[in-house]
Amino acid sequence: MNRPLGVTVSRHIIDSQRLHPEATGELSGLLNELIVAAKTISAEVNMAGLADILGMSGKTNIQGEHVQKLDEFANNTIKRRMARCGYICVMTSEEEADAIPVVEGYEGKYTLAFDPLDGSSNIDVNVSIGTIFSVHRRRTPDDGSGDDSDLLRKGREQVAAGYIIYGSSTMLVFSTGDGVHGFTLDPCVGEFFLSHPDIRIPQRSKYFSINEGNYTYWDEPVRRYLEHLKAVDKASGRPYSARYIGSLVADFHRNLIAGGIFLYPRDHKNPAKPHGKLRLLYEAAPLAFLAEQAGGRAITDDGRTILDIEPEELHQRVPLIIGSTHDVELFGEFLAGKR
Ligand code: AHM
Ligand code: MG
Repeated sequence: MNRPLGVTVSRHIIDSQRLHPEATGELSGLLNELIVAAKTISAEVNMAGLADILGMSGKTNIQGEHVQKLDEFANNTIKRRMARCGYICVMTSEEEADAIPVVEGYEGKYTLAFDPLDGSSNIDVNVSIGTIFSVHRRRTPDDGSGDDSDLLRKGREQVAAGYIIYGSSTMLVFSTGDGVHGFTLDPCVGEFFLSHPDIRIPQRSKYFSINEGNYTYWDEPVRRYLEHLKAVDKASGRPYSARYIGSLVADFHRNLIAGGIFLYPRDHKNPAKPHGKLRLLYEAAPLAFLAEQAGGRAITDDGRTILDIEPEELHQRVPLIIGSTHDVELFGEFLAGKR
């Protein structure tokens, strides 16, 4: 399909839906509502430093208004907009323990899982953060509210997934199953324009992204893999370079464009987190969907394919190894004891 640079994201979504004659326009409507929420969050993120001057988060600003923390603001913005968009029946957010119902009478045929503002440790230090989302078709009958069973779904069944990165510019990167496309926000016009059509992740890379401070707590294959990437061997392009921001969206985005492998394996630092730190439904699965759509791979640190994991809990954690196919497969060889 011809995807001319510079088309608006709304035009792009409508054109993509033409590939699906059975489409009712509801998924387009859902994505467009989410994009409005993203633009609202982007504007607030850009004001973050000023909000601090006017009144610290959680306190009252100079106008006597309550200043919300950014992650709280992002959560409320998405929740309120999507609760009466008419296209979803239930939501789950990293910020909320239980599933979030939609307004009665506005139930639709999709579900939404989201991390409103990922990279919390970077929020106050002006480093890129992001919103991640995942959309499924509901499982319960189309009328009435949805429940956890609509949300506890394999990543493979996603109908759309993506993220918004609030970085040097704001970008929306998403897929509805026909490749991965990136759009850059023109803040003057308030519109996302197609800037990165048909993103393909380089098959092999020279970058790894991992929190190496956890080295002592990793399992043996992970340690050996990292030692391998750092060893000198010009023929295979080693040593690799390290790039770690500590914001999943930013680390993933860099690797998606430039090539790379991101790892957040399980570690033995915190017994409360025996499966690593990242969450399956709104962190690992949507990014795995994008990785596969872009020609990359995403597995766990015991070799399971992320998109095939059947979730059991809304906030389930999962070890995540994701990125350039060659590098992920090489990790698999260390796991299998072949190296
Ligand atoms: P958060 O949801 O509290 O922001 O935590 C998730 C973030 C990811 O963005 C990032 O990949 C990871 O935590 C970094 O963790 P660490 O600081 O342990 O390296
Ligand atoms: Mg998060």
